[in-house]
Formats: sequence, C-alpha cells, structure tokens
Amino acid sequence: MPGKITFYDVLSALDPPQWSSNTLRTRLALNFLQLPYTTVFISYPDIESTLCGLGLEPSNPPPYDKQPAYTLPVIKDGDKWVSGSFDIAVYLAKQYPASPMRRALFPHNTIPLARLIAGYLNDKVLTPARKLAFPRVPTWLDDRGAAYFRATRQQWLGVPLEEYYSSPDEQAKIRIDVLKGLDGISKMLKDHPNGPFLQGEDCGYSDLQVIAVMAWIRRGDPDTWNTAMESPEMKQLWEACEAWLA
Ligand SMILES: N[C@@H](CCC(=O)N[C@@H](CS)C(=O)NCC(=O)O)C(=O)O
Repeated sequence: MPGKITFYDVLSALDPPQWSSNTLRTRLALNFLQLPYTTVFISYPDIESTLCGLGLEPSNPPPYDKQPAYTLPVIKDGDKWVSGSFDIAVYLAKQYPASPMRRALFPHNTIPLARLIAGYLNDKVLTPARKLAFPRVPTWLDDRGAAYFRATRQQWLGVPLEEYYSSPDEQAKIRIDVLKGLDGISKMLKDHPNGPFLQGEDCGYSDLQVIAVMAWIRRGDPDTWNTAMESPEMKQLWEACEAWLA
C-alpha cells in the first residue's frame, strides 16, 4: 500500500533496481521503520532538473566543478521535503519515534555513534572501494545515466573512468585497504558480546549504514565482499539486516 512518503532513488537497469549506497541507506531506514512509501526512480541526468523544478535547494554548496549540485536520496513526507541520507534518517527518527509497534532508528540516542560510523565508512571503506567499483557503475545504469556518469566523473576525477580503474597490483592493494576498513567494523561488532549489532542487541541506523555499503561492495567488487563475509560478525550482521534491503 503506497503511503504518504515518496522516496526518490537513482534509476538503474538492474533488477531489483536499487544499487546506490547513498540511497540504500534511506531505503533501509524506511523498511526498518516499516513505513509505507512509493519509490520514484530518476535517471542521473534528470536529478538536477527534477529537484530544481520541484523548488528544492541544492544538496551541495558550490562550486560544482567536482561535485553535483543536487543529489539523491530525497524524500517527500506530506508537504515536507528532506534531502541527504543522514538528514533523512534524523528526520524519520524524530517523526516516527519508537513505540510498542516500532523500533528506534537510533536506539539509546546513538545519533553521535551513527555520525561517526558515517565518517568512518566514507573515509576507510567507500573512498578506496570507489576505485574498484566506479568503472563498473555505468554497466548498471540506464543508457542516459551511464553516459552522464562517464562524462561527469571524467570531469570531477580528471581522468576517464577506464583510467581510474587501476592495475591488478594496485587493485590488490586497494582491496586490502577496503578489507582493513571493514575489519575495523567487525572489531567494533565484537566489542559487544551480546551483538550482533553495533548497539549490541538493538539494530539501528549505524548498522544500516554498514549494510548499505556492503550491498554496494557486493555488486561493485564481489571478491572483496566474499572475503569480508568471512568475518563471523559481519556475516551475522548481514544476515540480520539483509531483508531490509528489498
Ligand atoms: N552524502 C550524500 C551523497 C548523495 C549522493 O552523492 N548521491 C548521488 C547518487 S549515488 C547523486 O545523487 N549524484 C548526483 C549526480 O551525480 O549528479 C547522501 O548521503 O545523501
């Protein structure tokens, strides 16, 4: 049953279509909170014109020579628009707090922990993982999206995507960096003897952010995903959360 929330996600040629770690964070949060929503998929080249046409402010500040002005995810809840995955999560947690029928998105007031995890994942996992996965992204997209992704990333990275793809030796080193980053998460998970979540027995947005990144890595570099899943803590976390990816 479509509810009053509309969720704007990036169009792809995949089945199922969801793939972006940024928008998966929002999808996971909506599913975790069991909120009904309708998804609108937008092709990359239409994101700016669509969001600008809806009267929204840019998601990023200028200059735009190395980053887009407008990004997804965005949600509309009634009359309220919210953009940026973290801001959306904070909004949803406030608007849809824990109740006997609903879990807390940030159990035990863990917004600060979730912010730290967002930064950690970006610096230690996503930044190196992009070097492995980026060249594959156009193969997942609709034709217009793929052409846009190639052109904009060439402009922002300063090299064609094919050249961004490193040699097999470099790739092996990057994989080690990504796995080190993920190992850091496994160690944090181990710190909670009552696991399997970063908050112990309670799942929350910190965990969902890990799952969004893991889902992206699974598609972008399956070898790294397989190795990371050899960690019993990571495997347990994945198995506990994967249903919310759908
Ligand atoms: N930190 C932001 C990042 C959002 C982001 O970069 N989204 C990408 C989609 S994966 C986007 O919309 N890019 C627009 C473009 O490349 O033109 C968030 O988590 O919301």
